[in-house]
Amino acid sequence: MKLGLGLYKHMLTPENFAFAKQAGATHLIAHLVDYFRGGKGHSDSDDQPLGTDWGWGLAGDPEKLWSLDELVTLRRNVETAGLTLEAIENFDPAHWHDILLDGPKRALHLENVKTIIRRMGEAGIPIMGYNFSIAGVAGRTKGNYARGGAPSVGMEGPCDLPMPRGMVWNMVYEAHAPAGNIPSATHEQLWSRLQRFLDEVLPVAEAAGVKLAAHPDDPPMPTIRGQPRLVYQPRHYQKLIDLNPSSSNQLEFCVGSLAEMTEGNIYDVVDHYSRQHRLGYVHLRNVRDKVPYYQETFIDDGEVDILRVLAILKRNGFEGVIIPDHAPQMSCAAPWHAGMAYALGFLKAGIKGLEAQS
Ligand SMILES: [Mn+2]
Repeated sequence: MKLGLGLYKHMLTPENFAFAKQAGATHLIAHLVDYFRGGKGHSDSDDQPLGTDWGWGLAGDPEKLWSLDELVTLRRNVETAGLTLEAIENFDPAHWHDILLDGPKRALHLENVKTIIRRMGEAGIPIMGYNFSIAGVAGRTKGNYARGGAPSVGMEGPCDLPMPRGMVWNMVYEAHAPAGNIPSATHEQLWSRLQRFLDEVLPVAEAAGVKLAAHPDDPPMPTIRGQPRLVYQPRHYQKLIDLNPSSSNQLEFCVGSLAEMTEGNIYDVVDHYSRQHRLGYVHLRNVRDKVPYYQETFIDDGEVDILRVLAILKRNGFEGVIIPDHAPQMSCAAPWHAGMAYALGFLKAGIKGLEAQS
């Protein structure tokens, strides 16, 4: 098992690569979507995306896909810092919104996704993490939920405010969309959109040597903003895997989101999926309680025995990358970094302890 760190777009700097290396990480997961650009209620350099009724920020340029040059440069910069770039996390809503919405630009957006995946293969980036969701990460709150009053993320009740036109995945892709709301899709419609997407894209991903890794819904509610969710109970992940047998059909296995779900025992869930060797990479964080009322905690402090999760992953032969996902922020001059360094140190010790036993 390898230790990694996820970095948001504005954090992809030599200083943060050095920080990851210093904290014992060997791998990075990079976000290329600038979630907060032009957003209300967030600064451009926010580092704890939540989701309010106005979403995060503006999606990127629909005409400008990530270029091969950009991807290669990123990989090289990461390697210069002595790290490996394992994955890109999340498509830009500007590039694929009509795949999620089954809108008029679907065919164009499918070509966008295929182009991005081919370029990733060429650039030597092995995994694309994605979240097939109409509302995206919305409805979370921020509070002093973690030990010692540390700010972290949680949920304080359902969130079903309608979604305005021009918005998808909690970002605005069309700033001057006509007034009104996006009609609610059904769960069946959304599953069939995912099925079509996987059937069309997975052959390209396989040929490019890239794995598509699906994040479960965050937060894992049956609906958010009146829109259906796909993976809001642990068993739904099996349905996703069973849609297509391709070895590129993988999971961005978020233990935190899975632990927030109302069904299932988290250790059985980790065992069930890691046995199938379908984990692209793992988000490992701790929580207290379940949706729609839960709180993220320090990694050693929630309801999940993280060391037990690591032991199950090791026993089932998981050899991929584990990242802390989110962490509560600590009271000091560098709240995000201190929180991440704490989580990374804990995970590093857990992994070393298991290696020493074998
Ligand atoms: Mn996650």
